[in-house]
Amino acid sequence: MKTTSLRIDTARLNRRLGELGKRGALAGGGVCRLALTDEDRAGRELVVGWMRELGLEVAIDRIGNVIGIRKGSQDGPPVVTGSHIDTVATGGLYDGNLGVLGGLEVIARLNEAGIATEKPLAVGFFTNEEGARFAPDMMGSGVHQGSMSLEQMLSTVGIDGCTVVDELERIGYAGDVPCGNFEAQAYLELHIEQGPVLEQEGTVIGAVTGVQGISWTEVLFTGTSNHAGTTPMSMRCDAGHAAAELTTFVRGLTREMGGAQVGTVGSIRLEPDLINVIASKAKLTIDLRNTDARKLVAAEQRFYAFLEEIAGKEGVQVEHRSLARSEPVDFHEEVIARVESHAQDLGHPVRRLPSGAGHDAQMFAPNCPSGMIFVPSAKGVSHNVREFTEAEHIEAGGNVLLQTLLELAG
Ligand code: HGY
Ligand code: MN
Ligand code: MN
Repeated sequence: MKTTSLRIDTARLNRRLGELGKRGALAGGGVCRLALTDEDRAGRELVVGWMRELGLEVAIDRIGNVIGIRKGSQDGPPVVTGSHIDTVATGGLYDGNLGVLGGLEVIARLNEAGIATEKPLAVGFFTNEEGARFAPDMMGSGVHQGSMSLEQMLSTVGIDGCTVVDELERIGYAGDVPCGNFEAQAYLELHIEQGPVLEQEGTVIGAVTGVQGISWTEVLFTGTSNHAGTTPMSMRCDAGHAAAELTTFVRGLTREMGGAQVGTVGSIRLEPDLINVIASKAKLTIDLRNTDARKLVAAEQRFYAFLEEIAGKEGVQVEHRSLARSEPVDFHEEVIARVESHAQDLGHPVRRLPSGAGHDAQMFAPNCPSGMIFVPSAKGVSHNVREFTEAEHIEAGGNVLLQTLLELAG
């Protein structure tokens, strides 16, 4: 279907991004809206209010996913768009939020233009996409699309000792709509790239080809706390040193494997965490990712082997547990090609690229034609209070979203 003349109201979309960004605003700029916190509740209330103003029929499911549906001239499964509104603790205005508010902007423009689509349209925000407070990431959309168990996710304990089910109850978003088999006609998500590729190339639109595999592991080294001054080096069982060796190993592993392999140690917590005490415990997280499924398994196997090796050398105990694991996902050619052609019709430079970050879209991909639209991140920065995307890029992404959704919904 050719591109129509309808365009989004970019000023309104930017205003709403700013409004939502006030829920959990950090003093020096940026946003902290961790999943199921009071800030998340405030953001949810604001967005649900906008959904209702737009005449959407709002449903809240048992893991707190919120889906607003706009009827079509026909019944049947909706074309779904959306993303997440939870952020990491040092987040920005755009990660996730742009996809949800971009979807609402499309609805607003269709309402104003009096356009009815054949198929219903739905805009959703999914609980705990980030996984920063409660692992795994993409929890809400994973349950929504049947790849994660509702019961298991509800009982998940977060980094602060709270459970998902208690926090859902506490913020009033433990919905009663069953989840796990929501049928979507198609799924399309607008999102910032969160990397440097589009900006470096001067490309405005990314027609996303898929998402790389993700492997999160929590490791606990248990040594012996002892006096930092009196304990001979040969007698130490230093959990802190084991953690440092592992951190260095992860960086070396990515260098040796090269290609798309990335590895991050994002959190290290020592006990008792004191200047003159050899650490008895070290709890750390490892995030390994690769676009190639077999190489990701190879990286994991080398990582697990090293755990045993360093534990033996340092004389510490080691335990580990998986916090998240998803295979690489391919999006659907029919959706990717539509994003490309509308970007071209709208006069925007476009290219195909894989996503380095995980997204809710990857949970829909096994079940329906799915895809994503990327817009540039300034300096490739994200998961950082300095996250920024130019208004003209938001406009371009929003218009490609509008045109592609119109085509998918008929
Ligand atoms: O970790 C990720 O890739 C996403 O931001 N949850
Ligand atoms: Mn995101
Ligand atoms: Mn994110």
